[in-house]
Amino acid sequence: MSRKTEQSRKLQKRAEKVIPGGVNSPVRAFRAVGGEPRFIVRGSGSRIWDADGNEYIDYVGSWGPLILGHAPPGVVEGISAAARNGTSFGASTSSEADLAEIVISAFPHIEKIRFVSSGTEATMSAIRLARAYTKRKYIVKFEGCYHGHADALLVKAGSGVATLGIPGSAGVPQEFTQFTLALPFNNVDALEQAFSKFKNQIACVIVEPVVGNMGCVPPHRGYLDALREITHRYDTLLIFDEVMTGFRLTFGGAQELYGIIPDLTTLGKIIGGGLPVGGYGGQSEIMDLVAPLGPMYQAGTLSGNPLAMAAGLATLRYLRDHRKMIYPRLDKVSGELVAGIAAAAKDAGVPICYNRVGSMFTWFFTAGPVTDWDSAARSNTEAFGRFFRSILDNGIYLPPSQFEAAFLSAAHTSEDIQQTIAAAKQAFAMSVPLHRNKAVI
Ligand code: KE4
Repeated sequence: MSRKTEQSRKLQKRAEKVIPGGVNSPVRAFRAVGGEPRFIVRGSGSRIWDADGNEYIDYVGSWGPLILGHAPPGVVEGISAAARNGTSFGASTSSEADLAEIVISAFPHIEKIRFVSSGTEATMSAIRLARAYTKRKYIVKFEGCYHGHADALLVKAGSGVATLGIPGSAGVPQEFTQFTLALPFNNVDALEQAFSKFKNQIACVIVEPVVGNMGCVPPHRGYLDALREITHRYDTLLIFDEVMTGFRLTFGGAQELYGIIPDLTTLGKIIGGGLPVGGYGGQSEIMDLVAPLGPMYQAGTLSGNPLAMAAGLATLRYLRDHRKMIYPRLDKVSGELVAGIAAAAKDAGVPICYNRVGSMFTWFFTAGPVTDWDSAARSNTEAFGRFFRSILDNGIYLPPSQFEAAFLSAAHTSEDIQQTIAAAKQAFAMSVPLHRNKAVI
């Protein structure tokens, strides 16, 4: 039974008059899945409510930051207390070093970190820093990985493995991507080929150590080790973009989970606890190039904003103090959820596969396996859209794109999981017309 959406529809029409697409980030417009974008009015724990009063179990969690769920009391109180003392000063506050110290306690390779206001700023700055440190121009990224919307990173893969990136967005001149190589993820040969061609001209390799932005795609066994060995061999900096995985997979992110130490780490999402924070960090030898100490310039009016620092501090302190319970439970409950939905798909005759690392996961509407962009792109996005709209009507809010990771929070309960699996069974039944005993999705 379709849910009432007239308030959301009205708000969307109004917003479209004054904001492109009615949204401040494209994925929120539901273009990839169809249907009516929901305007959210409130969140609490694992739940959100829209403008028509519909309640949903939320697996977007603001795209990763809300590992503790919506409006955790400690975070809300931290923000409120900070706000009572003023919202921003354009001068330093002790909360910035407080947050830096707890981040560094989780990421021991980081000796210094600079806070910014988004993941995009973090990765853009880390790449500038890598170029400043190595005095090299070329950078390597991977197809299907997203590191924010800085020009040099908005590239489509070149035709051959070691051909340079083609602008992936209007408004990005070819000159801005001419030094960007986009290679296939999980493919060591492609990396070796690129390095044998460009040798000591490559400043950095930036990678999502567990990819979230083509849907969840883990590294093959040994892949991150190979990345580390090859970049060492060519004196190229390895940047782990842990904006999504930092404090998500474990307290120390993917580098703790896989035991690989990058040269620079970018962070965001969880370190802001739902407020705008990004960061980039590494050894002092590299970080001391950053202004005002060194010649690499980067700045920001609201960098280190006291409210955002307070939200991040409350979140990270809670994770630090409860890590032994939180992460194993997130892993266990996420496993139950993902397996339950996969079983529902199997019973409905729907060919899906899934990838999961800890509490980030994606069900792909393809038989799979999904190990890189090419295999992810074989997903049946129409079928995903039908499933998305159907399960949304059943009160489950998944990321509105086949190529995004979903997230579980510490606030999700076993009852939420059971309700979600039941909703998925209904969604498969409703959105999967069966023909000739085979689901046509
Ligand atoms: P922001 O500029 O959106 O804070 O961060 C960019 C970024 C950098 N690195 C990684 C690994 C990221 O996942 C992101 C942003 N993630 C997307 C979701 N896949 C943000 C959602 C959106 O664009 O609305």
